Amino acid sequence: MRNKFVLTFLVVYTSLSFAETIWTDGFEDGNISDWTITGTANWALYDNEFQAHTVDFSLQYNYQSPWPHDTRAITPEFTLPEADEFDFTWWWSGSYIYFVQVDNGDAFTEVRDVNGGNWIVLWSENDAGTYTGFEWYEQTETLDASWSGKTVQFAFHIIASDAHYWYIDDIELGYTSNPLDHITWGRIKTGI
Ligand SMILES: [Ca+2]
Ligand SMILES: [Ca+2]
Ligand SMILES: [Ca+2]
Repeated sequence: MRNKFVLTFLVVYTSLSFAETIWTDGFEDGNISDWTITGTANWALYDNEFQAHTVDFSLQYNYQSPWPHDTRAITPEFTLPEADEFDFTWWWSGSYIYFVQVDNGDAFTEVRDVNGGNWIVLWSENDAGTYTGFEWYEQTETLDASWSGKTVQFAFHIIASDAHYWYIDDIELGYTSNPLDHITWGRIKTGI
């Protein structure tokens, strides 16, 4: 009887989890005025259906001088709600030759707490291992519940001496939460 109760309870508890989207950007509004481009400023909106994951537009890291490049494309700020975890997903496509084979550049995805935090690397093209140049890949990085309530930005960061061809598209920031995680119910848990 007791086991049955626990099982029923766990099923109900788990099914209460939900996912919500905070923000998406596939660049199809043809406008990146809500983004901040810093450093050597080598990121730009790119209108080319053959270099977009979906439809026409993507974000392109370009080859413009002067070299070397150290440049970020930074998202708007988001104040994260109370949640169990946050997922940041994006699609990327890049040159394998420039970034890995001759290794003239490194591509990073980063996050920071706007109120005083340094940029933290979530992912780099080294993490991708062997990939095919100009194929589109989906990547998700997860932030834990300790980021709840913080105001954050994400960045695509490239440091390069002579590299080009890196594209970003279809970005999504979301969270998953179980509302029961955020109420006090120690007595119920103890009862089980
Ligand atoms: Ca697009
Ligand atoms: Ca836009
Ligand atoms: Ca590299």
